[in-house]
Amino acid sequence: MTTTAVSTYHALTEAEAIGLAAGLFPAGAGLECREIGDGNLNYVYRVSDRASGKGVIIKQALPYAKVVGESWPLTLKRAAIEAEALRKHGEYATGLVPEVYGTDEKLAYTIMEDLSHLTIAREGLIEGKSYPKLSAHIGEYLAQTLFHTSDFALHPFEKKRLAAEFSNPELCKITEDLIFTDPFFDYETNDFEPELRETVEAIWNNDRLKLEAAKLKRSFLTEAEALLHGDLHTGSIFADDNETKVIDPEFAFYGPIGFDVGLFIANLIAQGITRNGDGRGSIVGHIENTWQVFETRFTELWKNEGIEDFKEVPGYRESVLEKIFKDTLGFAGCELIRRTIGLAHVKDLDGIEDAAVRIESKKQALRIGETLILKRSELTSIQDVTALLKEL
Ligand code: SR1
Ligand code: MG
Repeated sequence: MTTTAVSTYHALTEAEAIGLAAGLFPAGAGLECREIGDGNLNYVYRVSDRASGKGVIIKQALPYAKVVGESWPLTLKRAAIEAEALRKHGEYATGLVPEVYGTDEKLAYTIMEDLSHLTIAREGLIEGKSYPKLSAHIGEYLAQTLFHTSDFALHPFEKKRLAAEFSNPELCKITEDLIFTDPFFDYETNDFEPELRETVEAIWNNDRLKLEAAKLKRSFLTEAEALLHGDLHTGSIFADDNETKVIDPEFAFYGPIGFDVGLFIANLIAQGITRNGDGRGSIVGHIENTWQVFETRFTELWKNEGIEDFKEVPGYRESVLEKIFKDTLGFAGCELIRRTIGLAHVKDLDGIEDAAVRIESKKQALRIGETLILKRSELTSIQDVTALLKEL
């Protein structure tokens, strides 16, 4: 269902949200609506049937970033990008993204499957949940979505049509600034505790690190390898012990494959830092399994569905995967640094109540971030990466 816009943009009222969703429920159902969004950018309404408890989600983009306010205008086009990315990724990552029931470009909303039987993975992980299938599902999601939207699977005309359709300059600019630029300079958007100042100034003065960050930023700016989710942190994933659903691809665009893989792994590392013993071991397992499942499935897809003439040239697939791995580590490093000292933090680290432990954990995140960026060519296996977490 694609609904027709009846007016120009305005924030939906709860009554309007109920009206938009009504057709998806039995006639005469007693519907209620609640705003449940806790993200940085949008409103999220849950419309549900009081009798059955069944619901649908209506997500509406605001013309500005909710986290900052009206002084930060933001394109409404991101709602359409998100809906189309969910549809495109859903073609390949079966069962791993919510179903889209309808969209409206003018009012910038998407009506989609209700996932409130699941929890946001970041929240569950902070509570100590282990989500046994999380990494197998995300490794699969990454391989399916990234392989199938790349030149390894698509005719070049279709790939370039998609790359143009998913041009997303304003949301990319947020990433370019908040992940790749601002944390490496003394910029106003940064946000960190005074106890971290010395460590942060060392980052700002580290030209070797800044050179590598600049190379990673350039790769993000220029390498249109596949249709990325674009913001694949653990807050963009709903999960329980059996199910995993990736939400929120409003940052979707054609970029380097390692960006999605790296963001997910970085957010697991941030969570791993907060745990000890078996708890950390479970995160180590997820990091290793994410890469292993991604690499195995990507290889299978390459062999069985790849259309590249050079695909059987000895060493080519291996060199592509090596490049993705190296990018993954570099992007993970940038994500760890920005989630610690940039504008948008993660609750895993910010939520540590003991101030001394929190500061030490953040220093560890910064150290691992720097190592991943600087040593991304020397760390050649995923176990080299998890060793950084194990040896804390
Ligand atoms: C102003 S937006 C800040 C962050 O929230 C989003 O989820 C992205 O991660 C972005 O960098
Ligand atoms: Mg988001």
